[in-house]
Amino acid sequence: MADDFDLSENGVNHQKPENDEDVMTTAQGVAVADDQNWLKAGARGPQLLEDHIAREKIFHFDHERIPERVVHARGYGVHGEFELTDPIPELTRAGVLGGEKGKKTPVFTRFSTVAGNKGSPDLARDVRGFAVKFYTEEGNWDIVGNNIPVFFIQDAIKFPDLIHAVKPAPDRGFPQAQSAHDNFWDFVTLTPESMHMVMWQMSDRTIPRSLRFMEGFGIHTFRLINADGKSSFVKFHWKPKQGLQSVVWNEALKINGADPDFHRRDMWNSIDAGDYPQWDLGVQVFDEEFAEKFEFDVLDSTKIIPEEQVPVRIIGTMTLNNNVDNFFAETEQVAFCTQNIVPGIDFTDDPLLQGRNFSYLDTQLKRLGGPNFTHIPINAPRCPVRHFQQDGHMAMTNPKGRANYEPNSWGTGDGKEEDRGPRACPMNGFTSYEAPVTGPKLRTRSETFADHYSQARQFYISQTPTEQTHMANAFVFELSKVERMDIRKRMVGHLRHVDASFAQEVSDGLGLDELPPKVPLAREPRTDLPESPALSILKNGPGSFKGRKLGIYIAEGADAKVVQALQDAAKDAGAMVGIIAPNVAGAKLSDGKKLEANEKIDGGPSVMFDAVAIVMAKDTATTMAKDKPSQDFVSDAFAHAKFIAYVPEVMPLFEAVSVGEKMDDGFFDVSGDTGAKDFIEACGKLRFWDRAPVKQD
Ligand code: HDD
Repeated sequence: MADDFDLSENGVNHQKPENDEDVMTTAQGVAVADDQNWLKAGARGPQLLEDHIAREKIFHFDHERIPERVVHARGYGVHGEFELTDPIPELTRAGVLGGEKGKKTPVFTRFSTVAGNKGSPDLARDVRGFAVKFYTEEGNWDIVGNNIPVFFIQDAIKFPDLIHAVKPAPDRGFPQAQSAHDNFWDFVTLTPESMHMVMWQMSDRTIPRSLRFMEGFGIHTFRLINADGKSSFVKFHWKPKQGLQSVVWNEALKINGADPDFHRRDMWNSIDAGDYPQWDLGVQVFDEEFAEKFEFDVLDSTKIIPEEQVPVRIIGTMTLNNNVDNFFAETEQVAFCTQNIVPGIDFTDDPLLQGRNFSYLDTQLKRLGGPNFTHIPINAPRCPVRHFQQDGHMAMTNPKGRANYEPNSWGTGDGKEEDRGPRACPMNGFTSYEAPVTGPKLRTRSETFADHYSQARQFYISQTPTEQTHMANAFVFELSKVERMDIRKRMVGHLRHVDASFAQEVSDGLGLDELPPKVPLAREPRTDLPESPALSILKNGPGSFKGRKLGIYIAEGADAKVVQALQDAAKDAGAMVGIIAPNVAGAKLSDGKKLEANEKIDGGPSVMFDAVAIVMAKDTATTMAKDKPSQDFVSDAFAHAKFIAYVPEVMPLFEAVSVGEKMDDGFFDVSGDTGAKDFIEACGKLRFWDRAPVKQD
């Protein structure tokens, strides 16, 4: 707008403040008169060092970056609250889990990928971090989990090796944000304990459709301690109320190009639109007796306890309902630590957890620059904090009074109670569970950790044939990027211990002439573990199109009634709609009214939507039939097994990509404003998997 321009000085725009609150200042609070020009000796002369205003501005800019996280660098944080729906005071004295029914605790949740840097694409095949900070009345409690219930390694001493192997190779600095390379597969194939995790990693779990559609897991076995000091073992689970959903691999590759911020944009948009994602918090609780008789060691983070064996009891719900005000201040500066627990919750001797408890504090010091990172608002507890810790970089909340040590005798009878400072409280303070500890000092792995294949097999047989096919394809894709033949073969040698036909399928996919030899075994795998339906995504879908997104591709002359019926049906189902058109201004529909588009066709490919509708007049469809992005829109939606609504006028476009002759029950003719409802109802199945090729047994 013309008002925003004041070009009085040689075409430079000097905007003016509207009121006193608008006045720009330096970081020292001094009002700035000119933010366009450095102080100079003459209009065309050299710049003066004296310019403290420019100097401060550039100085700050030069220091804007802090080190990104060494892992989980790319992440997205959101505020919310946790509501306790089924308190468990008999199990824990922590108020957050054992308090009044309906008790609400504020949370901050950060989702992340593991391997990629801060700027890497969202749809990399990768494990997703799922870290929740509870600001409880008894201090901060963090569950620093993932969207997969097991991990690659059993002992924290291997973490640097695992991460070095998956991150870019040190000599060449690539590949970025992916495990499809020699170093990663070299490491895991020489580390048999990774086998269960890589089965999960090669499943659709690592290409979630949305951060809203993933489960979360605390992974380790923790302890709950009740008011009598009794301990129970516990594993934490987050179950999305939205149901589970992933994309297919070919889609993931394309989304990364079309919208590298796909996941964070999705989260931002849904919260912005008031469609708040929710997760139920579940606990699997068991005792020493169960732990003794369970097939595997409950301290081994490469194992799950199937839900069919120990049911997940839902005790509360987390609602994420508030986007951050400032990404850096909140998402980037949040410091999760596994060792942040509160009275009523305790650790076990899981050797991965114990190592993590050491590591996280270290990393915060490096990243946030000092020991006072708990003073940063996003990390500060929302309950009183009293201690004698003092000073250090960036100290913000400084203790008052004379005593900075205890015991002290200040405040006794001198009328200066505040001088005394706090005292430890044996009654309510944190006490560690008195777990008996004995044994020689050894650098060893327990023999109860030695079975690496039985649960990998259990995971595999719990998947639907469609999911099993995706897994085989994922192994073939990743191993085809591995240059060394011996590494490819070694992986197939592992898979032979998981499932013979699966190993054969991957071997065939890699074009190997014969099955490579099995790798050596420490322990014969079990083949008697039953299927666990809870491990499949497709068996646990939402059954509704709520929270999903329909893309409607329109062009000039499209039937307005049809477009309206589709929009209404999607809205009624709680879904979002994106309008795509050959031109971002939109298109004039059959009723003569213009409908604005959200995306121009080349920026809004069908991979960005859960289902698509194509509504055009015949002549425009004939024109668009020659347009490559339009062709891709249709052929990709078809290849990715999406439900497709159409009007007969768009057949020229369908025929141009040979979809016309392949139309199946996943296609819905919605002409004459009928059928939109049926279409959206079918979309609740999310994909028409009958169309996708599945291996034949
Ligand atoms: Fe870790 C970050 C999850 C093992 C060391 N980890 C980090 C984050 C998540 C996890 C979600 C990001 C937190 C955030 O959003 O800021 N890590 C896991 C899980 C593990 C695991 C589920 C296994 C069960 N991690 C693990 C080990 C070590 C670390 C064994 C070290 C011995 N992790 C770190 C770290 C990070 C981290 C280096 C980097 C940034 C941070 O901590 O704050 O300390």
